[in-house]
Amino acid sequence: MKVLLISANSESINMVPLPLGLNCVAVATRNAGHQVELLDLMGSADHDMLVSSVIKRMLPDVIGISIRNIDNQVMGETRFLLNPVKDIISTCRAYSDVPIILGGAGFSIFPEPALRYLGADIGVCGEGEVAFPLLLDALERGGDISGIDGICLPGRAVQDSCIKRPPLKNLPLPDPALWPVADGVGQDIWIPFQTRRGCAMKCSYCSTPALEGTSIRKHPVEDVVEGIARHVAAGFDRFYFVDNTFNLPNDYAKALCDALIDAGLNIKWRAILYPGFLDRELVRKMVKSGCVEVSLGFESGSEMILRRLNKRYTTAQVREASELLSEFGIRRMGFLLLGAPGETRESVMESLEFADSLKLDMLKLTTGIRIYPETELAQIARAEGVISPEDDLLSPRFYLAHGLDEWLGQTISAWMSDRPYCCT
Ligand code: B12
Repeated sequence: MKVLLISANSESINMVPLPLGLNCVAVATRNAGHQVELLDLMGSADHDMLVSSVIKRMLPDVIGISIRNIDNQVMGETRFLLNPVKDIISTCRAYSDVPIILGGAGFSIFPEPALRYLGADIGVCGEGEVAFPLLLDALERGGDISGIDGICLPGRAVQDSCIKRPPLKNLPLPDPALWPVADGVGQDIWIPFQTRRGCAMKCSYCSTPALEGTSIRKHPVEDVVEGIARHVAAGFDRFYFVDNTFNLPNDYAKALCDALIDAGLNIKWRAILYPGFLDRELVRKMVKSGCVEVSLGFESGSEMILRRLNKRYTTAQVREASELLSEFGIRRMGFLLLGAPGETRESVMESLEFADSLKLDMLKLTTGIRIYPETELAQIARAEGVISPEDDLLSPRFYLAHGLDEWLGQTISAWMSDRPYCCT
């Protein structure tokens, strides 16, 4: 089949992420014998023109659309990001009558409401490398698609009676030739790379357990290094490990750093760390293998709030991690998430003072927490009447502890005014 895969994300908030998930789905689809074209709408001024011209040239049999973001996750200035996707679907419909299939992280958090809102034909909830080729095969043969794991059809619940999360060793790594940039030389491009899926930490507000599962699956270290070496050969030398927690499990992280060091690839990389579980040996290996910057999402400086968020670390461990990273010259981006259940003016001040004392290179402050389905936060919000029992949460809803509203905004603006390393 001729398969057109469109990455609908055109947001440059925070950074420009290349469409990693769609690249992996494209490789799996190609490996299954189909002809694939990947179209990234990032940076395009005229989506309608671009999409229509590719459809006219390629005449695809199927169109897959990747939906990464539903919204910008900002309580004060919320932006809902699905309307441009609706327009892209209208363009596809205007130039083609083939099935339109949705997938992606944002889509998979809200499969039924997103499919309904966008009016596409089929959705694939969760990882696409196995389900999408199975779906294409069934469409080609005219077979029944309703039993495929993760399939979502209009008006029906997702087929998830036994969603199997495949071992990563059976799944392809991204192909550097499919990135919509010629090579990384001289550009501010950090190639997203994933070595693990799943997170066992179950933070009270996080959507990752629902997306990736709670047991960690790993690509074999040799495959990761080979995949990165292929990118280096193609001219890329900067990588962003998108794993939820680069340092977990600790032995895998060390083995990966060792293998990168042995391969002598001379790369630079960034990653996301879980604040506890970081030791001197790992940080030494990280820096030696090219780590230059980490995101340290400690979220609060109050022990009470850390417990409420279901964090498995203490402020002492955050401080220890931060000092170790600083000692080894790794840039530290810190994150505070203010307004959780139980938050008070005192705990906010405690967090601000704690964060300031870490002398981070950058601190991002978020007020109000986006409520995701299937989380403890959603249960609390429902019990407190913050959201109604029927709310599917596709339209962004936020939790902000009672009584903080105006005070929090004013306090943060005043606090940030003489701290240029902070942003919201
Ligand atoms: C790493 C990450 C980041 C990094 C990105 C770094 C980089 N270089 O890419 C940083 C920190 C910069 C970031 C920023 C943001 N992020 Co972010 N990010 C993630 C994270 C943790 C992993 C994304 C990833 O790369 N996954 C790995 C790939 C392989 O998986 P995937 O893309 O999901 O693709 C798979 C499936 O979805 C599916 N699939 C994908 N496309 C398609 C298409 C079809 C047709 C099919 C069938 C299947 C399919 O198959 C793929 C392979 O299995 C996710 C959470 C998560 N666990 O997924 C959040 C997430 C995607 N981010 C999210 C958000 C909100 C943001 C920000 C808006 C936050 C902000 N205000 O700054 C920005 C937006 C950035 C932008 N410009 O778009 C939300 C999106 C949900 C929402 N509310 O909109 C998520 C889901 C986290 C959450 N809160 O729930 N992010």
